[in-house]
Order: sequence, then structure tokens, then C-alpha cells
Amino acid sequence: MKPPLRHLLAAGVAGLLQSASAFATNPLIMDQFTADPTARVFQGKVYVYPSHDIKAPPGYKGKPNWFVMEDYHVFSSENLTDWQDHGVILKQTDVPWVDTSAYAMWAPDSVFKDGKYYFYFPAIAKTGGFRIGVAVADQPYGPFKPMPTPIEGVQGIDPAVLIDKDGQAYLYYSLDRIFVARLKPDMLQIEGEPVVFDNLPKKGLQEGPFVFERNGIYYLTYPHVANKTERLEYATSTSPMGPFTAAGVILDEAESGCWTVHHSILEYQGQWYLFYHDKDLSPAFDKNRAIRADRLFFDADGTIRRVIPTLRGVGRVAAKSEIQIDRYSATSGTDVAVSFLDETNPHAGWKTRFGAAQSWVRFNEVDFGRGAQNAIEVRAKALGGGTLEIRLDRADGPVIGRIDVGAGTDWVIARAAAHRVPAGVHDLFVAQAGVETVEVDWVRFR
Ligand code: FUB
Repeated sequence: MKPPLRHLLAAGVAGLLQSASAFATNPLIMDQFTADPTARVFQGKVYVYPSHDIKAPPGYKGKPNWFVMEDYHVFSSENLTDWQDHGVILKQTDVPWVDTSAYAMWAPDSVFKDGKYYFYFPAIAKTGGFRIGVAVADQPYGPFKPMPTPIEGVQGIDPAVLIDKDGQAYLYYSLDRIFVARLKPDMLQIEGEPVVFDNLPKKGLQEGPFVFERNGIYYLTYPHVANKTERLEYATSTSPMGPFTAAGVILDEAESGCWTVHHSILEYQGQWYLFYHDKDLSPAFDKNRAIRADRLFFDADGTIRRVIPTLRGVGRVAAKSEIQIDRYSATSGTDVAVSFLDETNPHAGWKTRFGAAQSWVRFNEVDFGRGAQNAIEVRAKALGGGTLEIRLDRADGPVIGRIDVGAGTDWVIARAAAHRVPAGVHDLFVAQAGVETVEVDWVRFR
């Protein structure tokens, strides 16, 4: 799984832009760890402001086996498939009040008001304790200029800002409980004392609030440790200042065991999305996380339906791209296994192992455009030689291609003719046709 060419081409647009090894599938960003994604719509695009987990650098003297975070990137996309990394927008060494030995640039947010972009971030201050700072820019991708001091009167982490319909801005943040304060029109200071929401769970609620409004209902969403790790819950109110009433669970605890689940929720082009994180790129260490997105739906009464986390994610995939079928929508079961392509480098992605005849993988929403493709390519490996069958829309749908993979220990690109490829968007089925095990990196149409 290499960065697709389109990312490398897009990277040349401006000096600040970088290629993003990023995909339509989950996780969204492959070439670095990302966490705590706040997604916003600015200038018609989705901008995601995550925090940035890194490995502890030489000389790091902070808490062992803990979060190590020194800067922020921002990523943008128009189609939720092609993500652009705009590079570093702020680093701890840029901020005069931050203790740079702490590497504690935790979960941020960004909002737009009166022509400026305001980036809110928590960090440990030289004077001790978590404080919340603001950096200001003319564009969503910076450059962001940090204010010389943190917001006065605020101690805590994980800022989230709501700008209400009347233009009033509210700052939400956590310090074992969730607080709210009105922001002054300059967006840099709070008005009065912060207020605590004291009718939410008393235990296990320590971070990551997010607030949005829909149809007159204010939704306060937050991670909560109801059992052993965080899950996402929400509460509703008719006012941004509360009181909020607990209303349900949005996302269950991660099956992976990732302890944290920081998130944000946004509507883009008529669809609601949940952005969150898991530890896809670091199964053994949950402080090196990776951001994800999945669709989120409401019932008619405004209830949020539980989100089912997927590997497939939300982006539509072009048939002509390297389709990462290891980010599948469904499989035939235990005969299909996914593992890292290179155990020493998770950033290289995954492979799918078909371990029995007729085992299959379904990958939803592949865009065949006008259906002009007449060939299939598969990057695959089959020790004893093997065969794959490609179908569309149903596991027993018509076969549009049958590909033989030669016997060998190396990855090869195997090719075959594609027949009767229809136009439009279809679910792809890849199945093992023979008895021999086949491993697949990606599938693509030509
Ligand atoms: O990423 C560091 C901290 O972990 C965040 O601020 C919390 O929300 C949790 O995700």
C-alpha cells in the first residue's frame, strides 16, 4: 500500500502541502499516527484537526508509555476519499507559555468567525497544569499564530467550541467533569466564570466533549468509562448552556481495547459523520492512534442511532485505484484473515488472506464510472498458485473476471480480462476460486 499518485501530484500545489498517505477507508491517515479528530466544514471542504501521537523522541523525560504529542497537522478533503495533509500548523515550540518538555499538545478544535480561523488546543503550561491556548489564522490550514498566554480563567483539556445561530460562541472543555463558558466576541477570552455540567455521570467522564446543534436540539457528546474503557455517549438540551440530559450511547467500547475514543460529529453534503479514533496502526500500544470516520444517523425524534464502526469507512473508491480490500465491508467468515503486510511497518498497510475455497470479501461502493474497464489487476501472492474470482453486487453475482496467481513466494501483479463491467457504483466481491490459499494486497480495474 503506497501513497497513490493522486496524493503525490496534489502535494505539489503549494510549498506547505505534503503528500498524505490517506485513504477512503479506515483509518483515514496511514503515514503517521493521528488521534482526537475534530472535523469541520470550511470553504466547502472537510478539514480534520487531529492531535498527533509520536514515538517518544530521544531525551524524552515525560511519563513512560504515555501520550507524546508535539505538534498538529490539518488534513482536508472534498470527497472524503482523497485527503490532503497541509503539514504542521502549530508546534509546541511556537507557543511561549507551553512546557515543551511535556509533549502534551492534546485534542484540539478549530472554528471560523468574522474572517478568522481560531484553533483551540490544550497543553501543559510552564507554570504547571493543563491550560487552553488559541492560535489564529486567515486560512483553515494556517499559518496559525499562537496567542502569548493561555485563556485566562480556564484550566483543563480538550476544548470544543460551538458558535450558536445568534453568533454567540461557547467553549466546552474537561477536567474530570465537563465545563462550559461563553466566549467574548474576540474569541480569545471567556465571559464570567466557567460552569460545570453536574448532572452527567459522576465517574468516568474526564475528557473529550463535543457540542453541536440540530433542529433546535443541542447535543453534548462525550467519552465515558461506563465499564473498562471509554465509549461515546450523549446528552441533549434546548440550550447550549444546558442543563443536558443523558440520552444514550453513540459508539460502544472499541473491540480493540483502545482506552480512549475522542471524537467529533459533522454534517457534510447532507450526511452526518462521526470522526473518532482507534489503534489500527498500533495494536499493542493505544497511545499511538489512528483516526477514522463512519456514517451517523438520527431517528425522526432526534435520537442518535448507535454507530457501527467499520474498516470500510466513508469514502467512495474509484475502480481504477488500488482497492484495499483488507478494509472490507463484510467477509465469508473465519476463512478470511487480515494482517499487516510488513509486521515491522504498520504504515505499509494490510493484506487479506483467503484460506478456503469460496471464501470471500465484500468491499462496498466502488465507482466504475462509465464502466469502460476491461481488465483486472491484483497484487497477490500464492505459494502453490491460486485463482480469484471477481463478482459485483452479490457473492453469487455474475463473474466479471477470473485471475490466476502464479505459484511463488513473491508478490506479483496478476492480470486478467474483465467482462461486462457495468457503469456506476457497485459492491465488489473477491473470492478464492480454487483450493489454494491466496493473499491479496489490492485489486484494481483498468
Ligand atoms: O490525545 C490525548 C488525550 O487522549 C485527549 O486529549 C483525550 O481526549 C484522549 O483522547
